[in-house]
Amino acid sequence: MKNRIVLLLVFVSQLPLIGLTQNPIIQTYFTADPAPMVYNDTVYLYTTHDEDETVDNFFTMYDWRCYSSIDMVNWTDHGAVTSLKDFKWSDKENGAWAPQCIERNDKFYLYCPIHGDGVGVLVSDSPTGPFRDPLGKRLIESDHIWNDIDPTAFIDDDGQAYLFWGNPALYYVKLNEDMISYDRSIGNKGIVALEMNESTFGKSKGNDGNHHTNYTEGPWFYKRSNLYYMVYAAAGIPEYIACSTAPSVEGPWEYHGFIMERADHLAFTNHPGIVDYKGNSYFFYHTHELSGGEGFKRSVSVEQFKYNSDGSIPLIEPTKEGVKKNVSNLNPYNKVEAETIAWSEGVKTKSESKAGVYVSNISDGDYIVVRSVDFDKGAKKFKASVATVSKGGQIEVRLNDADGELLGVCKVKNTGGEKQWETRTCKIKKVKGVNDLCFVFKGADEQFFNFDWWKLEN
Ligand code: FUB
Repeated sequence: MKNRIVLLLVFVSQLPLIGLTQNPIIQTYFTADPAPMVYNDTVYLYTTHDEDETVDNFFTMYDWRCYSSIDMVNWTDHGAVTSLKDFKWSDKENGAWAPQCIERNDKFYLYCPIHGDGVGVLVSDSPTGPFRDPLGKRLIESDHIWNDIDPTAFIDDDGQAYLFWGNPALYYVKLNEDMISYDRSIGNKGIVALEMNESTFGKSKGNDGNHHTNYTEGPWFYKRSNLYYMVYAAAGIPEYIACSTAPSVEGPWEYHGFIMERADHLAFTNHPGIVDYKGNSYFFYHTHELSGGEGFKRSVSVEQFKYNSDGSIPLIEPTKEGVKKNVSNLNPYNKVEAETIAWSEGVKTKSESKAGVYVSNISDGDYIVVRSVDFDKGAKKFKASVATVSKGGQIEVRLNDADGELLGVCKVKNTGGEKQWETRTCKIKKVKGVNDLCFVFKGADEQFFNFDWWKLEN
């Protein structure tokens, strides 16, 4: 019996990494408050960023980051796309809270709350920036700016755009077509407060005593099959995720209960973001599961789910595996940014004007996994763009994971500068079909090289 168990363990350890741990989906930084946006066949994911050093035991957040994916398992890092410094009218040095980006007429509007200073808006010609402040002042002119956090935007079929936000109440404005001003003729100088009661947003579970209903913060507003959805952080601290729906923006809103319960690996806050992409539905949220994580060091995760036949959202389980099936394979015969990552250990990313975002802070034993790489009929060569002033090191190209079959070793020598990029090439064993690929970094020095892109060649 013992022998059979040993045999089984050997067999299991040699299986390809189906079900490789996927959550949290970003490992290079602490990220929170996910806001996905589908544009031109790509999912862009805007996040907040919890700093590695927490100041005064509170949220320490200076900038907003962006990631993208075309397969839902590998995420490309676009860096910090904007920061508090881009809002000249605010002197806050902390408080870059939950944003959302939305596209209209090929312009991208990023609605950003600055905690204590209200909601601002930035605009860009590209989903990844650069973003500029078209107003030079806050967008929402309310007399309760302390409550003005967590904006969520949506453009209805008739072209009317809405911006909802708020904690502990929920407000909205009707955005004008320019997306940077709003109709002042409704509500209180344009701001409408939603009716919050037991039937619209649920009886308060009363975890923190500050909320009259279960609605707490972090609203995510959208429409699907003629039903309007409000999904939000609920039940005070610690937060659940709940959902209300309505037949029109004006209501009546109907409370549907929780769609994500509490779990030990969830942070004391949570924040929903939902999109449909390539025929599937995805639910983004945050936990504190990344190594070193806690309530002020959170990490974004994602689950695939199916709406119930009546349009309601089922209870979603926060899992370690996350998305189990990619929606497309990665083509390694085009340049792949090194910061396109399914899972990584140890590394960070940085950016510079020439290379853009690149993988940095590489130390001995760190690694990157890229999932569902289509080797097709097999490649003979691996190429990598690297830069270093140190003695360098090497990239081990392995199948599946850090202990997987060694396909080749690419030596990296001093290139004359940390941003002096050179291409290194090595031979690799021929492998066919779709496999996960792992780059294991080896070398004696700390932070021994930077890594910008890679590709396979015949
Ligand atoms: O991340 C800062 C704040 O915590 C967000 O704005 C809230 O939604 C909560 O996640």
